[in-house]
Amino acid sequence: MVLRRLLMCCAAFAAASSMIGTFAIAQKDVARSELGSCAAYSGMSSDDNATAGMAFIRGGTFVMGSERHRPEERFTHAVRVDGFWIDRHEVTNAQFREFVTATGYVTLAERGLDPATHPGMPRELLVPGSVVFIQPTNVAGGGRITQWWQYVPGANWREPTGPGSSIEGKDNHPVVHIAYEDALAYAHWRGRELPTEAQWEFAVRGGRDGEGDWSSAFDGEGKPIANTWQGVFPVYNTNEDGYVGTAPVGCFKPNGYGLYDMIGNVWEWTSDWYRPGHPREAAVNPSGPELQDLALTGGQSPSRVIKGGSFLCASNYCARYRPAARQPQEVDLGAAHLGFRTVLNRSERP
Ligand SMILES: [Ca+2]
Ligand SMILES: [Ca+2]
Repeated sequence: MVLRRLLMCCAAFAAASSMIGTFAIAQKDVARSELGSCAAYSGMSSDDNATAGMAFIRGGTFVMGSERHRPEERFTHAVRVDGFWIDRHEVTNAQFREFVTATGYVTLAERGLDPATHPGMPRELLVPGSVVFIQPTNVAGGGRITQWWQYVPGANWREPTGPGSSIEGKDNHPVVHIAYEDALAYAHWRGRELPTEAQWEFAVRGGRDGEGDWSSAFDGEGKPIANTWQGVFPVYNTNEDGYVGTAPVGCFKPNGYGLYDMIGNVWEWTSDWYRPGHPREAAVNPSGPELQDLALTGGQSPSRVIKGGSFLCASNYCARYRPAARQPQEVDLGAAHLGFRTVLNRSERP
């Protein structure tokens, strides 16, 4: 199913390419000097209190979803969320290593899928590994432009492009190749949770309302303000933003809540099961549909919602670098462009 979905994604792209607010005010507790520049920012918190590295988001009501973009973002509806704390940046390699060192945790990409719970999965997809982006190079030769995702045995968070690769020197980059259960295990270890889609979408807006592209990857003059892909995906990256792959967390300007890289760098897990579209009804602290309400076909893995887009999102592909944009991701599949951040569901400051 994993492979099938990847191929479906690529086929859709090939067809396309052939045609080549009402919010609380910005948080005042973000000390820019504390966060520092991207070059100096270690990605690690200097203290270990319960909310280290987090920003408090006052609750509020906002319009979730969008009527102006993709069908799965409809319907817009009023949502109220209680206050919560959220990581200022994506969880880094250094932070995840701390977790692994303390607990001995082994990620799903390192373990491999259990054949008993994945009957019918091709044998080559059961060996430990993960999905790696490999830029096509023989476009003129034809045929392989759609095959930028490859399942690489031995790829995991420590060796992100496969055996022999490493994350040395990338302590402050977002950890990748993290399946949903891995992200949840980390969050629980820290006494936290993963954000609901509503929490994430409220937080990404940074205190601004509306459906516009104001929080997208580019400013009003077209300059990159997040780590995405400039140029023509998947063959030509102008690298205008300075990062072909992941960037260290905190390199780009934070949003109004002091949150970094909500848009771009890596996609981020949310805890909502994925179903195309939103209900019309207003909601308070929604947490998405129930698993049994998903229209799954035989053998299909359920998906959760991921948000924000990644360094692979370009204007001709993906382009989901908007607050309301959303995408399904199988819970048992990490990837080179997918990470996460955590929340602490405490509606008042301690
Ligand atoms: Ca980039
Ligand atoms: Ca992100």
